[in-house]
Amino acid sequence: MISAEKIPNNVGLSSNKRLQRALEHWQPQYIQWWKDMGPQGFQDYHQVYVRTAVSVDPSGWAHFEYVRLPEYRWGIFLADPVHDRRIGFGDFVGQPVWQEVPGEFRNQLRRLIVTQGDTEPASVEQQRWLGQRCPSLYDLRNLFQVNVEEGRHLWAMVYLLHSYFGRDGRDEAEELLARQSGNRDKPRILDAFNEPIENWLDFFMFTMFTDRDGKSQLLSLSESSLDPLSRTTRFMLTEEAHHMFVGETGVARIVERTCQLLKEAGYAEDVRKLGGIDLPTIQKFINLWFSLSLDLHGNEVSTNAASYFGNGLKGRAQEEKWDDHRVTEAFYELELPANGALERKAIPMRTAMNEVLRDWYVGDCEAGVQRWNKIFERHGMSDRLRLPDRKFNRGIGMFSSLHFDPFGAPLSAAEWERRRQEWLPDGADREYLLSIMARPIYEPGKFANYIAPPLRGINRMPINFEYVRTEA
Ligand code: BYC
Repeated sequence: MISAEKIPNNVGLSSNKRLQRALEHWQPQYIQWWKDMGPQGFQDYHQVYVRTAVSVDPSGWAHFEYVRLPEYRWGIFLADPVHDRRIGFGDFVGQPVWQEVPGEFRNQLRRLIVTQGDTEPASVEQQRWLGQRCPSLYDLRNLFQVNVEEGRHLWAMVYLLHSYFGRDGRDEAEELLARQSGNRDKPRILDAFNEPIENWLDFFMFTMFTDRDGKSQLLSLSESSLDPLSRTTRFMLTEEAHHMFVGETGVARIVERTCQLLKEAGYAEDVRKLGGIDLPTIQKFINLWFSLSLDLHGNEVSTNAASYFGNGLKGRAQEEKWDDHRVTEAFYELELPANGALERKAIPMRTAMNEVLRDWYVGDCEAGVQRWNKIFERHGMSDRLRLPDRKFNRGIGMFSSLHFDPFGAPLSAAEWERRRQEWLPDGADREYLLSIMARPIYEPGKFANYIAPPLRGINRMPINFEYVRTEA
């Protein structure tokens, strides 16, 4: 059942009996999970024009074909090895990288891989109803492309667990299919992956902001001294880029359409009366998904993060851009709550590694928001979207027990309760969005009224190409 034809790979699967045996056991459970928890209503006859990775060179991972989703060929790929690669940071800097897991770091590495792996099926579960509300076939196809690749990212982590962590790894691989997003008894590990994604504004914000956390975490894991982890995550980053493209352009197309509707109505009408998505609602969803994704970077001060760095397991994004790779003397200044106020304090940089990565992340998000704001400029409008302050709506870290408005001003608990729906989506916003998404659009080339068409199609196909064949 397990063959290189079915499971494209560059890890020598056909000659690795141990991995074959492990996958023979796991793969049917995965397919069952995909059918139960993957895209609902699109498992039988729909044919989707997807990209399948068949090798790691640029032509190989851009192979397009129509497939039925459960027949997608989930593969296992490592980016090409780097000759004589050396450890790039931490206490062992300069030594050769590891091809096996050192016993003393086994638990920490397993925890990092399991945490990463857990997010991948979680996102598929979160998005499983969206196909029923899609704004076009183009968007439907992009949703499924994202979904199958998150499935492949799960495979990537399961490959590492099966290959390097023995029996524990096999157990963890099964647990990855047993936890469920939003399940009260067996939830996913990280909070943002238990939030519902029930409408397409959620989806585009998730792929913009949460997949971008994927990018920052994968960048930091791709620096790892464990070479198979580094090579796996390096290849995953190529796919992650498409997910962020889907999110960024999805929001951009909504903003574009909102500007058009505002213009047509002489800027006087409430955009909702015209079936569009008003800018305050878009801003609220930015506030929500940005703050949830900030939480995914962990605590500001973290001895775990210091230890991951010191041991060479998880570095900084683009570690080569830093001068000091040991970071034993350096300090990092951050804002800390103290005696009812905020004060700046310098802490050893190793313990601030989550915050260092969060800085990189915020900068990357900020650039994306600026690109959205260009749309208003083009329309000659003075409106602007913005990222909320980092302290706003935090559920993890030092600010999680305090309250701040999106500009960073402190609020009492009572004020926060009274005003939070000014800044975060409420029931009425969600109801409105579901109302304009109630009817899915399955006609090639047609788009829902609240979103502009994309500038171009996928793989040089026209915009009105039948990206998903919906006939039985
Ligand atoms: N929710 O000292 P800390 C992606 C817990 S996204 C709930 O900061 P830690 C993707 C933590 O478990 C990228 N709990 O160190 C995107 C710990 O609890 P215990 C995913 C949280 O844990 C879209 C305690 O707080 N990749 O790829 O090492 C679609 C102290 O934590 C949260 C990774 O996450 C939270 N948000 O730091 C699909 C990379 N945050 O055990 C995919 C691997 C913290 O003390 N993971 N806690 O009870 C890591 O690098 C780290 O585990 C974290 C957290 C940065 C996440």
